[in-house]
Amino acid sequence: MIDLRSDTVTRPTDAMRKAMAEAEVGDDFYGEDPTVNRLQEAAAERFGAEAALLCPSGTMCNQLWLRLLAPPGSEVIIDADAHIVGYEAGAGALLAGVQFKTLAGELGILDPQAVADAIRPDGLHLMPQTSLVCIEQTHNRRGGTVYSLEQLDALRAVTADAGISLYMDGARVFNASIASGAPPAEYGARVDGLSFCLSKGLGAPVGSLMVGSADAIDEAVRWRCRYGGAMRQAGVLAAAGLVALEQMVERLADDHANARMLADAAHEAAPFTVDPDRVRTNIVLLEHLDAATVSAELKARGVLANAMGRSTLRLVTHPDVDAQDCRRASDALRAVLESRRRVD
Ligand code: TLP
Repeated sequence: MIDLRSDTVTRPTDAMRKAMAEAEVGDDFYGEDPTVNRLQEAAAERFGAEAALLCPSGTMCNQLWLRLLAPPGSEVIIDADAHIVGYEAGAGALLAGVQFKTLAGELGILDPQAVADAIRPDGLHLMPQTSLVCIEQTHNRRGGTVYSLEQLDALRAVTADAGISLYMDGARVFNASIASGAPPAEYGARVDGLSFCLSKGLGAPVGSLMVGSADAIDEAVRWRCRYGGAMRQAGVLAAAGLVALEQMVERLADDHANARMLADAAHEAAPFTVDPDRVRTNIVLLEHLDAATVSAELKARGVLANAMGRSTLRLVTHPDVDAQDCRRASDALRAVLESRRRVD
């Protein structure tokens, strides 16, 4: 099976398994795991931040940042299709106690003027107070789209003007960086908090990091404990994360080329499904299809892809599928999509 359901399906590389087996460890509750400390320092450095914190998942990072940057009862502006809104089991409302004001971004990218218009005015006590704007880099449910530095600057100007925070769910921020050529630190410099995942296209088995100011990360350590996310000899996981940062970032360009190959094949067979020029990273959305049927037919031809709702299918490339796999998947796509009618 060629598994294109997600880049979370990757298995640790041999180098990761070796590093995990040999990792120097200690009790991270005491701050004494040298491998965790090394990973946190490396992550902070990449993003030009003061500090970083290893967490078990991207969801936990998102929830901790919501907790830190948005007081309970306040309002958070976010794209309607964001992971935080749609895929975290309501945790933002339950754990952080925030209310979301969702906007329809352009392929998930928030318009600065729409954000400015959505910020609540001060001084009206019956209104929730806007505390935070969340953005997703790359945007998962809208096809791996990328915020440019100019777009981030424009959003930053709006949040700074209103005295509210800007947070980046950078689960796939390295994909954005490779696609755009912008170093991660350029993203780090433009937000108040950021997190990224080791366990997606970077191939590590577990782990995500929060990066931000030393004060915020200090406070996050307490909240991570409250959320049950503090770990002990987590160096075995951090060791794989260090390999991910050192060896798996540059190769993301291959995943992007493979995604483009899949998009080209789909477009060739059924032009209405996708505009290949929009595919810049490792996520391809095929639209206007009977997603359940197409997914079943692809499966019969050895390709796994997730339906995202009734009429959209998501294909995600990653280190465990190479160009040859994607050529086979492209053949399957052409066969399944040929002469298919558009579904609205
Ligand atoms: N995304 C997963 C699933 O949860 C849908 C996937 O297969 O794409 N932010 C973004 C943008 C994400 O895409 C994800 C995971 C997360 C956060 C959460 O990360 P984890 O799974 O580590 O909690």
